[in-house]
Amino acid sequence: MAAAESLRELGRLAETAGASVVGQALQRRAHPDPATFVGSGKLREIQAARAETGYSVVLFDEQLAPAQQLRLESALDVKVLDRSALILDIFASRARTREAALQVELAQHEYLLPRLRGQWQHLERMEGAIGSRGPGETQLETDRRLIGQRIARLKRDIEQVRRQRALHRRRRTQQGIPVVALVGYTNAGKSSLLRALAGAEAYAADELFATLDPLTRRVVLPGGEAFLLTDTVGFIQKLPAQLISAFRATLEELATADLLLHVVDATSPALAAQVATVLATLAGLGLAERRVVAVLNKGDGCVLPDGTPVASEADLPRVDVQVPEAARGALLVSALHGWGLDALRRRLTFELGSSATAGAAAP
Ligand SMILES: Nc1nc2c(ncn2[C@@H]2O[C@H](COP(=O)(O)OP(=O)(O)OP(=O)(O)O)[C@@H](O)[C@H]2O)c(=O)[nH]1
Ligand SMILES: [Mg+2]
Repeated sequence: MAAAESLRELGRLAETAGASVVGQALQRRAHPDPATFVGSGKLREIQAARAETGYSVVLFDEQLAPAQQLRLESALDVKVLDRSALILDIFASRARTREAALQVELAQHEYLLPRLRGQWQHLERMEGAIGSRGPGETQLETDRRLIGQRIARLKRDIEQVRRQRALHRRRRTQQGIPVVALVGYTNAGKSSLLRALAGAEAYAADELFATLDPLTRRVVLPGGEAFLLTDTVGFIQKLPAQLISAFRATLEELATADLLLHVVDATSPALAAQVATVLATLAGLGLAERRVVAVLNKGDGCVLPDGTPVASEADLPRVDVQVPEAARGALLVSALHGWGLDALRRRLTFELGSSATAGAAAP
């Protein structure tokens, strides 16, 4: 994803977190400055912009080292956050169920632990400079131990959630109902599609990470066959590693699904990069070999080759969306208007038909 596009996405994340964006800056450098990430000239520019815009937080689109964050905060005299911290903050405000809350808290602690060390090291260095050994080290040990205990506790609780989920899955398998899991970039329309297909009250919103909890609904196909459709947390580029590992219990649903339905926002200017991010995230979760069917959503927002906007379902086949190899042959739908869903249902019937056969052959 181009830097400007990534910065635009950071702006949307900031808005989702309740901030409003008053300015932005982009710098091209061979390497980030080890001390302040941006160079000193750019830093002065950011400082100067405060008089004009009155900003109270500065967000960086890349991960900052703990020491960089501290130096930036003292140079700018405002709170400085990086993309990971912002995403963690959004997740924390979105967590609605106990499962999501446990996983977010684990991710937060795992993100904070090394930073805590960085903050204390910073203090220790200052104390070292005046030749004394302050209370820093013992305080650090105490904090670390407490956080370590909390992390262990959270992991135990999450393990219990995982076992519970595994039990549910086993019951489903015994019933022989195939499972389709929705995956996709955040805001692609996964929850909207779940709602359109199942008539479920999934929470859909024009926010990033509207969904954190997997919601499962039964969908009945035209031939009478049923399958379970599971909504899940969306992916995003530069997702903090701690979040992915903390959300294993939720994401395990993907590993046992018969089919992954990859929802792609056909109107996104960053479509190719978003598809690549989703595939890379799936690979990172060890799911590269899973069967994936792509579907292009938001067909109502597309334009026809002659430049006129799509006006009805009948226009959909004439839209030519430029998609990467992985999304070739994907159906174009509109979850919002319910367009193209009959074709999608037929496609799912076909895909699940072959998975049922494969499933029967498995031990
Ligand atoms: N125009 C248009 N908008 C859509 C369509 N489907 C979803 N949207 C909008 O896109 C936004 C995101 O939809 P969601 O269904 O919440 O997307 P999601 O993939 O579940 O997002 P997260 O849970 O945040 O990862 C909402 O504002 C929806 O109304 C569609 O077919 N057409
Ligand atoms: Mg959602």
